[in-house]
Formats: sequence, structure tokens, C-alpha cells
Amino acid sequence: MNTKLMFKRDVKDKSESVNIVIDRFLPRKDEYPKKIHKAMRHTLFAGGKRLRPYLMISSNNLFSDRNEHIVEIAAALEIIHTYTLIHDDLPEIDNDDVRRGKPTCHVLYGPDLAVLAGDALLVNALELLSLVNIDSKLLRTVIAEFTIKCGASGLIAGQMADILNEAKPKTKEMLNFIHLNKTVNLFKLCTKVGAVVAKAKKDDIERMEEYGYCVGMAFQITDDILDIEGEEKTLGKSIGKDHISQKLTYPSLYGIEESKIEARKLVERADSLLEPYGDKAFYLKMLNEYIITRNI
Ligand code: GRG
Repeated sequence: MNTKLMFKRDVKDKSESVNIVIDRFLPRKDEYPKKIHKAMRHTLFAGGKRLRPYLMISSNNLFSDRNEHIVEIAAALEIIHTYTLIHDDLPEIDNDDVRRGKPTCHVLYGPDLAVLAGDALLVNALELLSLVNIDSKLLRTVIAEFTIKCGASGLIAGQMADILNEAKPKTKEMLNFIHLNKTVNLFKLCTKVGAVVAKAKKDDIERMEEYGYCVGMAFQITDDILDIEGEEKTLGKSIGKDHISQKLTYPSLYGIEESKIEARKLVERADSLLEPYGDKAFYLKMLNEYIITRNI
């Protein structure tokens, strides 16, 4: 089998294992009050790439054999990521109609339900996390990582800065603050928690967090580029709306070519951070390349 096919199959396998956990854990669609449970499942199962869980499980696999607990933690992370997308798409924020190739949650269920669905996903994800059957000290570290990186000094700070800076002069410092908090934080969370749960050594945990930074930043720069060069139908989301041209992005500050060079440099750094792990890092290296060459 060629390497691309092997990578594709591995992504499919890991995504399926995460989907099974999510499906079993969340309230059924027919549970009263049905509408909220349907709204919660709508964007979750609309067809996301499951990149973050893949990154977390693969990082864990560098230091330990396949273990079921990391799949549960990765599922909690994907549920949180989906909550951020639902809220980000709301009319009061980015006002987007399409996500993961389907109508956004508020388009189908209304903004009131979309707010509640996002809230419920966040809380239920934390419940899922609290039930993971690992050593309680380790679990406390994992929960702290999640809440710090997703809270008011993490993800939410990034979103807030994005809103505040829409019509302001663009600076490199602000661009870095937004990307770091809004996107890169979740990638760092994945790679670090993967290593922490495998009880990797301190040096390896630090290395993996830096790896998460490189791959997360390369992902976001590529995302900014795809918002300009990509196709809505392939991407499965709305692009090119008026607000995008006003947004603080890599291409708006550095131009497309320089942004591509920066993304490539970050992936080279990501590859070199994986060097000590040899063949065990095969899939993560494939992922690095995918991150900057994808069209979805
Ligand atoms: C608005 C209160 C409120 C909360 C939302 C931080 C945040 C909080 C929202 C940010 C969401 C966002 C759009 C972040 C940018 C990162 C990004 C490009 C996400 C898309 O990730 P993909 O391409 O998506 O991995 P799929 O659908 O494949 O999972």
C-alpha cells in the first residue's frame, strides 16, 4: 500500500473510533427535549476532518501503545472544537451559513438553539473528560490543560481580540495573539495532552507542545490562505464575505507568497521536532505535510 493510502486509512480508523465515543456518550436524538440533542449532533456529525483528535491520538502513540483513554479525551476535545465552530458561525459573530458542507447550526435550528447547543457541547465534553478512567492526578492535569487553554485567557481571549481588532490597524503582535489563542492553543493542547497521558518524560512533553505550536500555526496560516485561494464547495464553509477582507490574517499582513513560505518553514521545524521518534512519527510527518497542502 502506498504511504498516502496508509495515512488516509489511519485517519479514517482514528476518526471512526472518536465518532463511536461521541455517539455513545451524547444524549440520543430522540431524548426529550429532542431539538437540542439534534442540534448538538448536527454540526458534530456534519463531516469535520477530526484533525485535532488525530493529532492527540498520534502524539500519544509515540510514547505508548494504543490506549482507549486517549480516544475518549480526543473525543472530548473534538466536541469542544465543534462548540467553538457553532458559536463562531452565529449571526452576531461571523454570520456564516455553511460549515462542514452543511447549513450551520443556527441556520437549521435558529440562533437561540445554536447558542444552547454550543453551551451544552462544552459542558458535556467536560463531563466526558471527568469520567475518563485514568489516575486521578493525571486526570486533574488533563482537565487543567483543557480549561486553561479553552478559557478566558485562552481560546475566548483569542476570539475577543479578533472581534475587537476587526476595524483596527493590523499589527504582527495582534495577529500572533489571535492565532495563538484562537487556533494554536488547541493544537498545543492535543500534542501535549497526548504525551502527558502516555506519561512521557518532561523533555518530550515540552518538545511535543512546541511541535503543536508549529503545526497549529502552519494550519492557521494555510487556513487564511485557503480563505483566499480555496473553493467554498471543497472547503464546505462560507468564504469571501465582506468581513473576511477586513480580518487580520497572515496574507493580509505579509502577502500570500510570504505566508506560504512561513507555513513551509513551520512544517520543516515540526518535522525536525519529530526526528528523535524515528519511524514511530511516520503518520505525524504525513500529517504535517497534509496540513499545508490540503484543499479542505
Ligand atoms: C464566540 C463565545 C464564542 C466562542 C467561540 C474561540 C472561539 C470561541 C471560536 C473560534 C472558532 C474558530 C473558527 C477558530 C479558527 C480555527 C479554525 C480554522 C477552525 C476550523 O478547523 P478545521 O478546518 O475544521 O479543522 P473541521 O470542520 O474540519 O473540524
